[in-house]
Amino acid sequence: MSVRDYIEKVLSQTAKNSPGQKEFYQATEEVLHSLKPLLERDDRYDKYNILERIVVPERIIIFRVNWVDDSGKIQTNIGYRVQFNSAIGPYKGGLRFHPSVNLGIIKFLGFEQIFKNSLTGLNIGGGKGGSNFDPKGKSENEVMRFCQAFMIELSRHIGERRDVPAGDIGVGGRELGYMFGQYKKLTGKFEGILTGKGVNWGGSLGRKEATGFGSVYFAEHALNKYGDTLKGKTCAVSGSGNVAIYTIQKLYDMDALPVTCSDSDGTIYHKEGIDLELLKGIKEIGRKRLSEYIKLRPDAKYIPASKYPKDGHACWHVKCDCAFPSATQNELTLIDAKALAKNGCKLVNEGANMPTTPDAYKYLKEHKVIFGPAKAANAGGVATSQLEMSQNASMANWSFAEVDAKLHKIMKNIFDTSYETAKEYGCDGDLLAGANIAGFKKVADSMIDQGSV
Ligand code: NDP
Ligand code: 2IT
Repeated sequence: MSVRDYIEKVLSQTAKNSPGQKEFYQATEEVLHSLKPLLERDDRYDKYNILERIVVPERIIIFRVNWVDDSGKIQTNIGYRVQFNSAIGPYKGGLRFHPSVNLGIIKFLGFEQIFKNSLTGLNIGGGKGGSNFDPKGKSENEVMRFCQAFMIELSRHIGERRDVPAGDIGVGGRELGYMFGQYKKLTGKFEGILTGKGVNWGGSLGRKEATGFGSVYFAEHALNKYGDTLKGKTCAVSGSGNVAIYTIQKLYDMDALPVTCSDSDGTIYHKEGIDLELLKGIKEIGRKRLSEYIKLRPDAKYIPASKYPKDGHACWHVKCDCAFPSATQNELTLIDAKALAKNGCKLVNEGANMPTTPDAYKYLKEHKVIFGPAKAANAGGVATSQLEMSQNASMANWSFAEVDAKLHKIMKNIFDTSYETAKEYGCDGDLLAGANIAGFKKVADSMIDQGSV
């Protein structure tokens, strides 16, 4: 069977076995297609059925989460943990709380996480979890009761050498704190079973900033490769959560000018530069909507989501040199890619997971826009989670500067590995292919070494 036929066979099996899981199918299609040059050189992956095996999670846990709301009514949500691949280390990956969460979303995120974690060069396997619980509009006590109820079941499946969850959309320091407290209460053990913990109780300095900072480090390395730098660049950023905020902060450190941010209700366009302290005040402290921003900064523009271009996102229609999609999947579409290329955008760097649609990616590639793929560009978060695990295991506390220096080095290695692998496999400059091939190879070779487990 030709390599093309082998890939298509596995993809059609995947579509058949995962009906309706369109995000998961999108992720497998992207990864498997990009592996063609590797499979053409090495027939072991076909011989050992690696593609068939790698697209199926080792374990899927789905559970009911009952919790009591402030009115005394029992509410029910669905909880998930997908333990996707443990060939190179314990399962590692975030938890997402968002009403859109379903099994297909968690599987896509878990699948991506396998290769992302491998690319960091650290020994962490891939997993992901979450719930369709919506923290928005809930009281502190409701969020706490939900997190506690969620951990009652999750606690049976995690462990510092088994599976170590962290944050993702809708899960940050507050939620991780409630979950950690509940784990301790249930088991009587103070263990590093989560990352992104508070720095007073086992967390690592620098983890909160790591995904955004890492994304900007990756972008700088990519631009440097082409003789350019972020200095003086106008940057569009989407989202206004953990990844977006620390992307904006690091862009300022690099003397770039971030001019946009967004939430699901609308986009802020601030030509003079996003007011970072105001943004943190609204989002991190106030947990409010971004529309608050223009009340204090009337010189900025607020574009409600209802006024976005059809199928597009307002962030990508302002003039910018670099774009940092940092909100959610499929938020940068073909119409957005066309607007970015037309406005002279040089780089798209994915802070979010799979934010660029396949047709948008194809268009950007054809128009020679440098592309930092998610599993490389946003790997700084999970890499720093592993640094937190390392500190927990040795009962050490590293300084912010120490962690940041390690993160910087890891991001450079990830960039170099993606770039060099693309070159080695005849797809020069294609960082997406390079990242997928390098991430896959280490995991697949380990699966072969470990036999039919
Ligand atoms: P947060 O919950 O902190 O922020 C998410 C942001 O994205 C919010 O501004 C939110 O707006 C917006 N958003 C979420 N879903 C949607 C949607 N369906 N439509 C429009 N806007 C949306 O999450 P993070 O910043 O942690 O995560 C952002 C992205 O980065 C995700 O793709 C995540 O998987 C990825 N990522 C996160 C890492 C981490 O360490 N946290 C590591 C690597 C990747 P609103 O408040 O209105 O919902
Ligand atoms: O998508 C991701 O890499 C994350 N949400 C972070 C995972 C982690 O374990 O730190």
